[in-house]
Amino acid sequence: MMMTLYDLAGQNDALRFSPYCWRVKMALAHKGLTVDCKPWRFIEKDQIAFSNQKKVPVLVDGDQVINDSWTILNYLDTAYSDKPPLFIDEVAKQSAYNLKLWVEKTVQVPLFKILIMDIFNCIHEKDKDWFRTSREQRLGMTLESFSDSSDEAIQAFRELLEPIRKTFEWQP
Ligand SMILES: N[C@@H](CCC(=O)N[C@@H](CS)C(=O)NCC(=O)O)C(=O)O
Repeated sequence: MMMTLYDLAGQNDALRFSPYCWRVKMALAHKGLTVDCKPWRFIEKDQIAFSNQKKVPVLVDGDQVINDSWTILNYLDTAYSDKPPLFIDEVAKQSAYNLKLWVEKTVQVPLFKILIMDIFNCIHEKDKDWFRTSREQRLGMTLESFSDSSDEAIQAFRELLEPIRKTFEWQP
């Protein structure tokens, strides 16, 4: 039976923009596994209530329900060990975990500052109030005050990516 992935979508069904959902989709593609990616919007908490939490990605594989992208990757490597591995050994796994943390803690925050108004403009109409209220509460300011897509912010973001650029120079 095909797996189902609850995947964050924007106003347009085809616009999927969750970095955590992409992480899972790329892992599935790497392993050659097919999945039905169901579009999900922020306020549709009832649709994923069976996972006992409120965020995507949620992967349903037969009777298995798994949430949290990193937990899903580990599930896939264990459940589908006959397919190409995501982590060839423990050292590779620790290195990937370190990269995940760097991206989440260091890369995503300035990226979110640059993109926040684009995100707001692309999300589904029914998500807009929820997004504004929850994010403004979390940020302690309006989306507009938090937003910074100036040339300086973009340049600083490019510089932040330098370590990963250098890595890719020798690590295809
Ligand atoms: N640590 C989680 C983060 C998941 C996450 O934050 N997902 C966002 C979409 S990008 C979400 O569903 N947010 C809904 C909410 O904040 O209520 C993972 O890696 O899967």
